[in-house]
Amino acid sequence: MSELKRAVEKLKRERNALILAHNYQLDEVQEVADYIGDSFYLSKVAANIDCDVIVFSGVRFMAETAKILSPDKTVLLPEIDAGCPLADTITVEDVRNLKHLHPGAPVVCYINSSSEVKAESDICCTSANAIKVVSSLPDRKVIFVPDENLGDYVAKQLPDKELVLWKGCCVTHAKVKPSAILEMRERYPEAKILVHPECEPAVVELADFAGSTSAIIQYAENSDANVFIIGTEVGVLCWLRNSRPEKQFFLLHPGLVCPNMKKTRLQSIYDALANNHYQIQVDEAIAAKAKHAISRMLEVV
Ligand code: CIZ
Repeated sequence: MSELKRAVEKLKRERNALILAHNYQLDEVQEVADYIGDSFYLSKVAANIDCDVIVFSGVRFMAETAKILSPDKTVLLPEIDAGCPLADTITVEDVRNLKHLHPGAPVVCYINSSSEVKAESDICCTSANAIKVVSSLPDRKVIFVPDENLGDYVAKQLPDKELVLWKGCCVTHAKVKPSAILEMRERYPEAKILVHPECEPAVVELADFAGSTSAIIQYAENSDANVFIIGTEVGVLCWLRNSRPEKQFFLLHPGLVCPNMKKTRLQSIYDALANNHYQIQVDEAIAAKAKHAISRMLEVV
């Protein structure tokens, strides 16, 4: 074990801290994490764990979600400018305008959104539960923000619903074009191609499977196939290669690297614990309303 890793472990014990890391984090971060997963899993963990300090290795909206669910704990985001361009595509005003244009339609917001947008929404979802969340609503017309590609994917699975979409997208997943799938099929004809529904619809259509990072991991772990082309952020390969070393995993496109997720290094985690930074705070009134949307999601699934 490296000296830095040992120092992180020591600080963790001294501060009664736990490290939550998203599937998209660097290998060196995943290696010291107590819990690794997607934001649905990590939000459930944050709501239930017993510790004084949560170090959230991910991006800002994830740390804010943890703080909303665990207001009495200190929640640290090791890199304060680790944001999410997708979350930044929509403001509270935009959500209010959509509600005005579609009166009575409930708002489902993807967890990749600010606390203010969550507070303005009826229920939250992640890519792991978006279909279940939308289908749990009695209304036919549903406003779904901010990821247009995920919304399109959900709409195709639920033809009885009418989804009003927002034009947001994940710039990392949007780099993948259908040509990438065609090239990989030619190079690895035996491989299964698994993509994230944040990819554009033409990419999803050509893949063998589309799902959240946890669904992609589950599919690859349980499949009889031995070669997989992974169409989501490269961090997922860390888990897959550790859990199924006998199988082969290739990244669908070299651009599948989220620069924000890659800001957090092992050193950032050490610095966060040593200096108690960067502490996440969410305005109390906003947190209460956002918590309602997040808790409703946790009740549905
Ligand atoms: O839900 C999440 O954590 C994200 C951003 C992707 C996924 O599918 O896990």
